[in-house]
This record gives sequence, C-alpha cells and structure tokens, in this order.
Amino acid sequence: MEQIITQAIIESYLKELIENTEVDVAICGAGPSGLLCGYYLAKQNIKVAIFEKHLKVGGGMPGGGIMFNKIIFQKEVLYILEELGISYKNYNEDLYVADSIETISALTYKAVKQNAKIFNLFSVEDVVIREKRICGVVLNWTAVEQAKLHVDPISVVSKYVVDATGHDCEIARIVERKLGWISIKGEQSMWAQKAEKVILENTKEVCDGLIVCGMAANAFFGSPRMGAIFGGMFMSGKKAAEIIIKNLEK
Ligand code: 48H
Repeated sequence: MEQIITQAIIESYLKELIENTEVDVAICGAGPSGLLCGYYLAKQNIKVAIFEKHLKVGGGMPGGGIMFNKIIFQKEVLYILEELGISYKNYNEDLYVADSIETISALTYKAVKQNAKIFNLFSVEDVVIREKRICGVVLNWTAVEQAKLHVDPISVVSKYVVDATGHDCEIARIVERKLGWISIKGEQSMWAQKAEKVILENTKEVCDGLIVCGMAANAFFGSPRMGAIFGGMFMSGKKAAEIIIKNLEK
C-alpha cells in the first residue's frame, strides 16, 4: 500500500504542475490580494496559478493585529465577504470585524473551488521576458532558496504576472533591479485612511505584463501602510483581476 500512496501523490502532483506550466495568469503570493485576484479570475474561467513561498496560505491574515486573529473590514466590502461566506460583526457605523482564520479558509476554499490552482512552497525568484514584456515566472522550491543550494529553477509562462507579494513587492523589485524598467518608491508609514483610499489607484500594470496589487501596490507607489484592515487588500485583488479580464478580452 505504501508505494501506491507515494505513486498517487507524485503522479497527481506532477500532472497538475505540468498542466500549469503555461497559464493565463501567474499570481505571486497567496495573501489576501493574491487569493482574491485568483478567485475573481478563475470565476471567469481564466487559467490561473498562484505560487506561494510559504507552507501556509493567507499571507499576513492569520496573525490579525499583534497575533490577535481578528481583522477589520469596511462597509463597502461586505458584499465580497457575503459572496465568500465569511461572517462578520459590526463594530461601529463603518467598521466590521471578521475572524482571520475563517476569512483565510473561506477565501482559499472559494478560490480553489473556482479552479485557481495554488502551489505552496514555491518561491518566485525571477521573471520570464520577451523583448520588453514580462511573460512568466521563474520558480524554485523555497527549501532550496532557504538552504542556499545551487539548484537551477523551472519556469511557468503566462500572459500576465501579478505581484501580490505584500510589503516587499518582491517581483517588482526583481524587475527594477535586473531590468531597470520600473522604479519603486517604497512603502510609507502608517496612515490607514489614506492607504486604503489610494490602494485602488495604485493597483495597475506597472510595465507590460506585470500588475501590482495589495500591499505591493502601495509599496510600489510610495503610499502608506494601514495596519490590520483588509478591505483595501480585497478590493485591490479584485481590481487586479478586472484589469486582466478586460485586457484579455481585447
Ligand atoms: C512566492 C511570495 C514571494 C515570492 C512573498 O503579505 P501578504 O498578506 O500580501 P497582501 O498584499 O495580499 O496583503 C497584505 C496584508 O497581509 C498586510 O500585510 C497588511 C494589511 N499590512 C498592513 C501593515 O500596516 O502592516 O501576502 C503576500 C504573500 C505571502 O504569503 C508571502 O509568503 C508571499 O506573498 N510571497 N510567494 N514568491 N517571491 N514573496
């Protein structure tokens, strides 16, 4: 029986990995913005793979604020929470509290059920380019990266790449450092109201084929952080999906 268990795992995983070596959209990071983006893309039957460097998904959500696993949402995004089946409680006239574990579970479940494929333990270490367009990601096992082993990566080609890597906007930084096509301003200090307002404007294609969303979008454009409020992350992930859907229709 043992060898059958082994064969089943290897065979089914490799089948999915091979099927996802060419996708419409490669999303880097399975935090709130990346998962939302994946959910809305997959809902439109767009082929999407999400690469997450950690063992777990959810990015900054499980820790809530200072490890208190509650997160805050604004009234404007309650319709998304309802669509995903996430419960919330009213705190004051504008703000609502949700359980971060329930939020991650519901969001991940919905994204996966729509057919967004999540590959955890994969770090995006570079991008694939053609002329002046980003058209894929270069991947290695996070364990290889952490052990600093000299092991060559693999690539996944895509029509769009989404940088949903959070505060460090890791993919945009690679493009800035290696290709010089973009210039990152860097995240500013806490100003929740402003940060939540500008994140939608900041969610955009920053060079051909690369879209920044979530905290990466604010870091890219020199906008502030906001603490454990997640309405902006949800809206930003949704907007990134809408930009791509519109572009793919052209
Ligand atoms: C693969 C990678 C790589 C890589 C990183 O940090 P996140 O939760 O990002 P967002 O933008 O969806 O949400 C931000 C939010 O969680 C937050 O931090 C807030 C609201 N902060 C406010 C404040 O004031 O501090 O998720 C990013 C994900 C993580 O899971 C990373 O492990 C992953 O991306 N990631 N995955 N390849 N190179 N780099």
